[in-house]
Amino acid sequence: MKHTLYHHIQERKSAGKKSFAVLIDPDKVNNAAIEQLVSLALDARIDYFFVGGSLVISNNLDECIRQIKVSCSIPVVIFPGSHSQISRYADALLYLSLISGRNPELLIGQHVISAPFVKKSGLEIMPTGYMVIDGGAPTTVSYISNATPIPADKNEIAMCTAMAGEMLGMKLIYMDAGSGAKRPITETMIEKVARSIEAPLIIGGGITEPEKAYRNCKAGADVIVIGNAIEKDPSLIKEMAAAIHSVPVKV
Ligand code: 1GP
Repeated sequence: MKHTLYHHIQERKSAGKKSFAVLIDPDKVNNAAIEQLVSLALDARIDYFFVGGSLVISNNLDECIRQIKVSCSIPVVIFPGSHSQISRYADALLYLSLISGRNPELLIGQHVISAPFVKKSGLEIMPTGYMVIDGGAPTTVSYISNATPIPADKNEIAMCTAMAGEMLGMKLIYMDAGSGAKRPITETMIEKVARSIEAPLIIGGGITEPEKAYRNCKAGADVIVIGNAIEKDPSLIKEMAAAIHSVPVKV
């Protein structure tokens, strides 16, 4: 199995560098929008594109990723909402197990069904402990997953869940308040979780301000994912990238 991109994420973490992933929902972009996002992303020197969504209705995943890949060399990572979201054109797949929920389908069931296709895809597979945190209102992910999110103030539950995920072999931990969350994950929770694990920590959901992205990184996030706010105002890419990349590198 390939580990190229994972090593890149790990190396950036070891060097204390913070990374920025722009999330693209293939349902919400056409060719012109992708072209604009790629141009802004290159200019802002973002680190990754994440592509996917909790509910992808169109059949646009392959085409969306292909278009990104022909226009730039920014790595593309699939962030799948279901086992059917696989594209061989991407660089890697977040192989998500919803460890915050108790829905066996999303812990292991869908993986069993899709395993042969995932393996055959040739994608780099990144085992990821996916944790949904309550963001103040139901989000697509909380509804579709049919699982209760971790309450926003239950830092210990988040900590123990992330630790268990890491000890079970997850290479990344992704804490998500859900796309368009009213309230993003608190810095206290991020800090407690980051201190409890060695795996790179991805944080997303409801981040709309560069200042919040900065504070999340200071609290211990290694990768910040932003979708919704950029859909509304793509020019935010530049400010977000500047904020995330300005976090001082620890020596
Ligand atoms: C959602 O973490 C991502 O799964 C990003 O959330 O769309 O709210 O930025 P937003």
